[in-house]
Amino acid sequence: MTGAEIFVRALDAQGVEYVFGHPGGAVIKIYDEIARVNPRFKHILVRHEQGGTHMAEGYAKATGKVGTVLVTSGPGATNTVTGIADAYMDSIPIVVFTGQVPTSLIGNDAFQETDIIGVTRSITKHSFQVRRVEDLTRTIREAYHIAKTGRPGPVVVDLPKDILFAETPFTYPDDVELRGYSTELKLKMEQLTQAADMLKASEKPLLYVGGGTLNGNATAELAAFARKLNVPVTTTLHGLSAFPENDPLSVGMLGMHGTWYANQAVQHCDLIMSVGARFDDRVTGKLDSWAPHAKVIHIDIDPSCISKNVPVDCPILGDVKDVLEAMLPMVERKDTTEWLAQIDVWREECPLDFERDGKLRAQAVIEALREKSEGNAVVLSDVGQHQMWTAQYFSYVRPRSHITSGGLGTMGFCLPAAIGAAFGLRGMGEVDVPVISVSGDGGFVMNAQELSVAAAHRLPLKIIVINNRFLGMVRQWQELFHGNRYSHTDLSDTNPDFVKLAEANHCVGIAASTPAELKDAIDKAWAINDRPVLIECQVEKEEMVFPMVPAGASTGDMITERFSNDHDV
Ligand SMILES: Cc1ncc(C[n+]2csc(CCOP(=O)(O)OP(=O)(O)O)c2C)c(N)n1
Repeated sequence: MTGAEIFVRALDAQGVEYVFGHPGGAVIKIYDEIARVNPRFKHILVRHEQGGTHMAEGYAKATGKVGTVLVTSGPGATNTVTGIADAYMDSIPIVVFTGQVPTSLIGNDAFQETDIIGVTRSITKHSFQVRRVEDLTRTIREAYHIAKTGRPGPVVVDLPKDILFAETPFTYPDDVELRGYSTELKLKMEQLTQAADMLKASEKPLLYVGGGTLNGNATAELAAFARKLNVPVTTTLHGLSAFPENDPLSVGMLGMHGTWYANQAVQHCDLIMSVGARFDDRVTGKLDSWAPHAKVIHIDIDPSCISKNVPVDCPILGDVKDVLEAMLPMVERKDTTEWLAQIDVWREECPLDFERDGKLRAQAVIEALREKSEGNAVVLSDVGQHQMWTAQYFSYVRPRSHITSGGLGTMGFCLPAAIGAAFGLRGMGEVDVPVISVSGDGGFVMNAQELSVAAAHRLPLKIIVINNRFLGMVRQWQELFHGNRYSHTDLSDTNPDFVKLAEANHCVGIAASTPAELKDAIDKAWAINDRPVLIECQVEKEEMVFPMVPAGASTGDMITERFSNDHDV
């Protein structure tokens, strides 16, 4: 059997459902086999390879499975770099298959040759170049194993063209044996006992929950643990949806644009237990004044994360689900009445809110989406102000219902990731869960070409473009920290007509510039289930995201409104 046919059959053996790909010379033989063999997986033709990588990420985030990308050599491969870096930063399991020039030409500057392994070395969990067709199936099996196990991440598999023509019999290994790569972590009882003692001794404990809890499918264990202990829970941007935000113990998101009361809780707690979070600088701000009174317990699957940013009093190396399960019988209900009441005082003192003056504001758009979907939706955001409002105002209750680009902050992520998530839900038979993509007008155009993919597959996406005619988040920083000089952030003269852009790509396009128009548009969009609908929300131009901890500042120096710093944390 040829390498190309083996490749196609191996993906079927691996249980791959969707391949987000784009053909080219180096992989033409694989595309030929896809046409010939008619595999079980479905190939989705993307319009730009970056879009393909984000689709694979959205698919992986929505389902917990590994996303798959297939591209040609040279520019096809280099176009995936941003998506690979994004997946690396956010620990998303994807496998990216890149075409390569024939082995005899590698290093010759051959047509469409790029050393993609070299280019992506620092942004992959692992990478392979297949040099013998006999190694192909074992490499594919290992790539999926590495992407998914331990701390998940992207794996690149480079496929020289001659390997795809070479022949060998097909066998698919049942198991993976990788020397030096073991993900089985045996929990250390003394660490668990120490953590349980620290929780018992604490008067003001706080659970600080990150994306590792969702990656580790530990949301039920987290809820049981928090409720048994009766302790408040704050989440990172990636931790959103790991703990239901309608639970009285939820204090919402912490960090740069977190809630005032979550950051207050951080600054006043005497114990912080990090559950699958990594003390990112957007969470901690200035490190030496972050959580100044707290002892720190840190649960993480990745030993390199522990004590990387913040010194830890009690490290727990392990899978979040295993750790929480093991600790549940070791903890008792705490009397946190006073601590929770104090957080409620902060909650009332400075709730999340915005001006409600009848104008269409981005925050109101997110609230309207929340009301319409009643929590039953998967919501994706791009990067910028709208991303923070989407985090702040939706109120996530369903696990894996919030997906965004957090670590790399990749504008253009949202639309393709939403397409991938919609395929993922389709694969799981959850076709009734709306997928809502929320982008800014700047980021949307960065991968708008993928609209036609959504239309071609009749994905009923609800595509929201928050059009403030600015690169809003940069404008906000220019207003706050650069003397109002709006250098190259005004998009009013250059934005496309978003409704026409949608229609040109076979989607429905609707514009809304008042709350009443928005309500009508949302009702219309939710009634259409056989095509994507784009709603362009023409919102107030110079809105600000508050509260805010300025970059590098102390969490204690939170700005809560324009030109003032009236609160000390
Ligand atoms: C690919 C990329 N380029 C530049 C940036 C820097 N950046 C962060 S937010 C932002 C503005 C985003 O504007 P828009 O998409 O309109 O969203 P808004 O902030 O207005 O909601 C920019 C340029 C980025 N994050 N990603």
